[in-house]
Amino acid sequence: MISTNNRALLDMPIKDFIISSEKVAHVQSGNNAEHALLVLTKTGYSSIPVLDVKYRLKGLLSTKMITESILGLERIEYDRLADIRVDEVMNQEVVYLKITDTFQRALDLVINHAFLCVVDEEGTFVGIMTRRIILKQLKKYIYQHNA
Ligand code: 2BA
Repeated sequence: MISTNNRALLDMPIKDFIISSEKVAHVQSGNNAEHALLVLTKTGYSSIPVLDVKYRLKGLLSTKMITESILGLERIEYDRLADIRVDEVMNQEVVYLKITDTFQRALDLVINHAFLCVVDEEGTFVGIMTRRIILKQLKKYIYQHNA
């Protein structure tokens, strides 16, 4: 059972813990896979959000998704990268948070996802909440309440 003490953390709005969109590496759905691979490699992130021109969340993209799309029978066909669009290879089934969601929903979801995209009321991408941020807040709260 959740004690009344912990409710304060779980009911907290997520908006203060978001990494805002301008700091998040992303690609556009119409970009080609060559550009996307460059972004993923340069930033070092294993997975990043895919947005449309209006900044709406469309999917998630990882290096693995790109590599799999150019996997031939005997070799990786790098020359095909420029002809593949991001929206052909991305994962469209994104679990996301709404800006009005609470810490509890983020905590539940972050068990299976390293980060969660956050959208506003209009569906516009506002940023991400990472596993690191959630763990940091949880740690801070536990230490403060068990001192
Ligand atoms: P990953 O790229 O698999 O990164 C796993 C963890 O490794 C990160 O956890 C972070 O602690 C560290 N890490 C990886 N690349 C880093 C870098 N370039 N600079 C600093 N630390 C780095 P979290 O911070 O919890 O992030 C979880 C996931 O969220 C990342 O998984 C990545 O997919 C995504 N992510 C985090 N920050 C991002 C950003 N600014 N732009 C795009 N995606 C981001």
